[in-house]
Amino acid sequence: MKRNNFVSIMLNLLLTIGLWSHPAMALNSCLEDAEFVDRTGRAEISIANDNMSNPLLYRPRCVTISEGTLIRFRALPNFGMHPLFGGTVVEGVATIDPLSPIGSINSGQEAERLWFGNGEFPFFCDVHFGGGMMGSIRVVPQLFASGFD
Ligand SMILES: [Cu+2]
Repeated sequence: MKRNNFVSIMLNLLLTIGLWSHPAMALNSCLEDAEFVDRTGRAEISIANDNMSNPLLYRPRCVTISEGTLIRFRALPNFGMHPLFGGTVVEGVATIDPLSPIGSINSGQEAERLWFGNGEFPFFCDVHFGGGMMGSIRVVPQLFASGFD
């Protein structure tokens, strides 16, 4: 009984100070780990709303990449119609993250981003985030297959 209480208190303490988070937690409704498409180890990837049957869907919407991967954002017909920002959407409220390396893209059809640093980097369309036009990029450390680092 006392031991169970101790374990319970310790787990709550870890949760409170944030050392033990749920592994499936992610941003911009990328709730499932399985939803993150694995694109690690690639030199570059493309994220675009190029699904003709759903123009509000980014593909891939939730993606895992390696550090140093070039990200090419594409918007159809253009970013004027779908201005993209780095930031979160929580309960229908979009918040721009001024520190996001994604920044803002509001003209043209294509924009590239490349940064170093791990973590999760959510993004959204400022016009259609309410319709689900949002996603998230997980960046994991680059692993060098050749054995040097
Ligand atoms: Cu949009």
